[in-house]
Amino acid sequence: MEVGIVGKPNVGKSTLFNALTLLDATMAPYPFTTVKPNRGVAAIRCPCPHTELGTPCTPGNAACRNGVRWVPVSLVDVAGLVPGAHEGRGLGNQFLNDLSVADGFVQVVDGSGATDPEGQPAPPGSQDPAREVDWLGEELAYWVTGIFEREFDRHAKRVELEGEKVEEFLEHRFTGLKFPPSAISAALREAPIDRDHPSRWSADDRHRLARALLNAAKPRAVALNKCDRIAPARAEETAAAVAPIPLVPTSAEAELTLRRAQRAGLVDYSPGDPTFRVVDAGRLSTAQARALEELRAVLAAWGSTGVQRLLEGLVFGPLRRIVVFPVEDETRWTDSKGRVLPDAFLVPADTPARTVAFRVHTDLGENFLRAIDGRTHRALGADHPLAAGAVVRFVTKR
Ligand SMILES: Nc1nc2c(ncn2[C@@H]2O[C@H](COP(=O)(O)OP(=O)(O)O)[C@@H](O)[C@H]2O)c(=O)[nH]1
Ligand SMILES: [Mg+2]
Repeated sequence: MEVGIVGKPNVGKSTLFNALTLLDATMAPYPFTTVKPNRGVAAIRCPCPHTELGTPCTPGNAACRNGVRWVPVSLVDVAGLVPGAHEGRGLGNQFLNDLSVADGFVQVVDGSGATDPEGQPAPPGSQDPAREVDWLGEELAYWVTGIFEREFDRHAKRVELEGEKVEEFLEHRFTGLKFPPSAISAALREAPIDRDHPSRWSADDRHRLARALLNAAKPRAVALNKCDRIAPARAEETAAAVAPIPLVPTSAEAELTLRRAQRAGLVDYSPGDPTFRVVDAGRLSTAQARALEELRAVLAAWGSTGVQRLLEGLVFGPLRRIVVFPVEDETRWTDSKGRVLPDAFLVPADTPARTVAFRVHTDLGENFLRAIDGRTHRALGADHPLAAGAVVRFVTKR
């Protein structure tokens, strides 16, 4: 599971990345700071089944705190895109290839409207964040169109001369982008074209199809960042303007500050929380105390920094992921070494039991007999999907 962070320069992409991963990627108030992609690991929350069991868990891949499991999600932060990037403006769009395997995108926009399309400072409120969502979507579509265009005519002939199906043609053209067959069918329905004659597709046809493919295969959520500088009513207007793309107001800077303060032992704060507690007011400088009070006001106005809600909203919403807990003993919920609920896996909702087994271990998939639900103790067949939060044992032939 990988999420790519995109947006124009200077909107807070790296700040968001750093907040979510608590790493220190280069951050500076000028455009094009990030050239090489930053890669890191964030985490999303889900209830840990150990609370039902009444026994503490032995987490391996996903930490557990107070009954909440933190399940890892990979993040990639790339350079800023500017309008016309596909024509070589700014840093161009080649770096988007670093996002090929991303399952979805977070687009960060400057909610305060104080950054122009090139990422240069502008008077607050002078720039419309909703327009940014439109043109950035177009730039992403141009990137996919560009992949389309490579030796297009030669490949198009396979459809026309050899009778290859258009679905297969598209799947082959875009193997690197991992477009699932369901997204390809959805895009073909949405962007009607002459299925039998790709060589007759106009540049417009190809672009429309690229856009439809992208929308169907790679969901996008918008972070209306720098919300600490605007009123909630402004955020609602922007949210309405970009719908149906989901939008969450965020203050990446507030989240980063709070996570750092938590790490330094200054505050008691858990990502996503609506508030925090100062551990020892006597240890804070006057400036620190004032900064924390300002953050308290941001949290009060917005309910949280929005950062955790943004990522979880994308993963559990449009990306339709669920968390499952594979175990080897369906009664004690342990693995072969007696560890309780050691692993938490993110899988697409409706994934058949056997496909999940393959994800956990090839042997489990190859020798799959049945799955057993750790709560109901019912057997599930290979094609049966697992429920969100399922504790499951895979029974194999040997
Ligand atoms: N007020 C405010 N400033 C922010 C926020 N997030 C980032 N910034 C500032 O915006 C500038 C650009 O941030 P950066 O993360 O480098 O942007 P990037 O170019 O999109 O990666 C820096 O000065 C950040 O401190 C936020 O939530 N609120
Ligand atoms: Mg950056």
